[in-house]
Amino acid sequence: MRNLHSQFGFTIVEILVTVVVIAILAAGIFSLSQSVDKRAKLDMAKAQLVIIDTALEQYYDFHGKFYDLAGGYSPNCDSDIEEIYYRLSLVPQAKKAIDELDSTLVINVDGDGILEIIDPWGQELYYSYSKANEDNFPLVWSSGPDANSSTAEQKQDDITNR
Ligand SMILES: [Ca+2]
Ligand SMILES: [Ca+2]
Ligand SMILES: [Ca+2]
Repeated sequence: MRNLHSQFGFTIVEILVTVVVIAILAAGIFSLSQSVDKRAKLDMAKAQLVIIDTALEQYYDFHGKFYDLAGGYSPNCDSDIEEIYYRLSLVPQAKKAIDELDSTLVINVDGDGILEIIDPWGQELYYSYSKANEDNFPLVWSSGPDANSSTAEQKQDDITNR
């Protein structure tokens, strides 16, 4: 058996087993860090929606109604969430609330003077509110980890405020 030992005193089998164990441990650590990262982003998305809810409540207190996008966009506003950010920022208490958002989630997507709110996966948030249902609270949502919200399947991991 002497000839099976390498010059370091380990057999080839021992070395192979060690390599495999290290590979398994590394894969485990990688998938653990992936799931920690995913969990952190989910928590971040939920936290931002709570803040936006507060801002929407402040907007309601100020105007006596929620903002309905049916009227179209303001100048320079090109997406629902840019319009909503703009509308909320005009109400002092609502502005105070959205100023609490994580700064990495409030960015200038299209480079103009008005900011957009994105989710932790880099996609703009969605906003929906219909005056026809005045009792309803506006719906704000993130398209979630898959960064898509078109099909029913893609909507499954979406994260909503309500
Ligand atoms: Ca714009
Ligand atoms: Ca913008
Ligand atoms: Ca989705």
